[in-house]
Amino acid sequence: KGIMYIDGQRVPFDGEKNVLAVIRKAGIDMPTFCYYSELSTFGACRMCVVEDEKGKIDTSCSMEPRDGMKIRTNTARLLKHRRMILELMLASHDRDCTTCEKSGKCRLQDLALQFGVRHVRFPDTRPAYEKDRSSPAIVRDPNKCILCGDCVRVCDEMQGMAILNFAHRGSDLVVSPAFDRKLADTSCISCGQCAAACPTGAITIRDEIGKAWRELYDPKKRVVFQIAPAVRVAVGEEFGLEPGVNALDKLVSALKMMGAAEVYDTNFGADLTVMEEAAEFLERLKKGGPFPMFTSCCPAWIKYLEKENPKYLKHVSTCKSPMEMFAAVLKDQYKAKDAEDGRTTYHIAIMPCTAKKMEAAREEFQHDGRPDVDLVLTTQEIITMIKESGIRFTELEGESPDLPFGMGTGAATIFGTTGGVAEAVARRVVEDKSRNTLQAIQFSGLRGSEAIREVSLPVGDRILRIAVVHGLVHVKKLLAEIEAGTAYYDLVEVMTCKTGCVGGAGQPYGLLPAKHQRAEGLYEADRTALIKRSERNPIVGELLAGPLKGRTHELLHVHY
Ligand code: HC0
Ligand code: SF4
Repeated sequence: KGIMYIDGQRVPFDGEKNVLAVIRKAGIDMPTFCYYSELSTFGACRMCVVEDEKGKIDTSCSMEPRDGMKIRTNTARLLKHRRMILELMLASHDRDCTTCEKSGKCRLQDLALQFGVRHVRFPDTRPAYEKDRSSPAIVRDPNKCILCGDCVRVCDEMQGMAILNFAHRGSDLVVSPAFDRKLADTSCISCGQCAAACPTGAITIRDEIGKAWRELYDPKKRVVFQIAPAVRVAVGEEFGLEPGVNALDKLVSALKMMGAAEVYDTNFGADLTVMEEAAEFLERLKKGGPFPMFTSCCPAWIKYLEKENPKYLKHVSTCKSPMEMFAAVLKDQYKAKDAEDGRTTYHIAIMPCTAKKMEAAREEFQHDGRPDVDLVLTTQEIITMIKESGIRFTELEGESPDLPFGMGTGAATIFGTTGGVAEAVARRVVEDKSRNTLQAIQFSGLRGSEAIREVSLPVGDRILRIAVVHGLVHVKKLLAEIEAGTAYYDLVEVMTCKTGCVGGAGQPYGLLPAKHQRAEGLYEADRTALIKRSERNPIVGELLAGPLKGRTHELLHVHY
């Protein structure tokens, strides 16, 4: 706690972890590549340098604020220093900027513009690297890497995976998986958080926009969409809407303008999941296990278990994810329609997640040689397509998703944030169906941002122990406790990404406050939903009692 003087301005500080944070609080945009407030401080890019009274230059991210400290953030020397760094970075950087995936969103491009770098005086001495396109979710292009290490720290500190690291030395220094392996040959779980953190085009989401347009323009195809819960509260951000604003209806209109035949809601699939998962859980209570039952909807979590911890696979719910349940039902129901009019239904899922691309490609979800979900587009990809179409998103008149599969409940909407799946299942299994119970569940502790949350809920004559965990590094901690016998749970909701799907790597770039606003947007959608419990979704009820009767195992469940 104390007072600092930044460019002559008196700035009080209280608990900020470094001078950089105080500078930003003072309303100054301090440039950085390698500082990521949610991770450890690295101090490698040296863009955030400041000058003290004695003319000493140092990085503000690694400086602790001290009372009476006087610093300058914008001197002639600092400007020269920053320009030099940028020039050196650009010298060893593939400068195909106009055609780069990240063009317009690249921090190197932005800062080069901001600091007036107009030419590069140094020759490029770096070796040329091959792109790694082996992952179903992300593409790695080391030629565009500026060695800030953000991806390395995200993968290690947030996800506990440590797939990426610095390798070789000197001018050969590069970020890559161990032994220069391709991503597909590592334990990478396709979570994409490295791509979300990358300031340049060195790691990007696998772009499948071209495929989507081809299908939309094909008269023999009927393109049918589903939209995931978390997408609606983030898609507006790149059009100037605040994070958390529910733009589902505008997105439906935009997709119709782009050629969609039908636009449905993944929430419908989530309601189906709640029904199946709750039934499975009650069955396990009767049979006595295996406990804990882990939720199964996060594909990166499943991939982690398969690659590194297979002994827990038998604990995972046999429910397919809502996306895959939806797709299985859709393809089944549309068979007759396809036969009738000779068109083929092509199913696109819009997801906040890069791992969903990997999930859609899994062989468990292929039937008659075709995937149930033909294509997964991330929120970012659909934003790009809307921009390509020239649609003025914010001016659109919204329209509701189509029926029947456009109907979802409040319980389904909250799937998109950490704690939501557990809360939705709790609403189903707790016998008391009064309004008070809904509130008791809401305030039980399932909601929130702590990495691991534990809740006890009474069901019949039993007290259920439920845990919610997000961020794979914390999942690993929880598993270690379960293994050591120091923690016991009946049900555990797992989401690989911090804050759950609202913080998925396919979403527009955003830091924690934006992710929390998105979660609030989903809770708001639940508050205003007319139906709050999955068992009251009339379409789900009809399907389970009718066409799906006796076929739920075939269509809605999977064994990994
Ligand atoms: Fe999610 Fe899902 S909630 S994983 O986070 O369960 O991606 O939004 O679509 O499938 O519904 C992502 C989000 C989904 C699925 C749902 C679940
Ligand atoms: Fe690590 Fe996830 Fe990136 Fe794979 S996708 S390298 S697991 S951060």
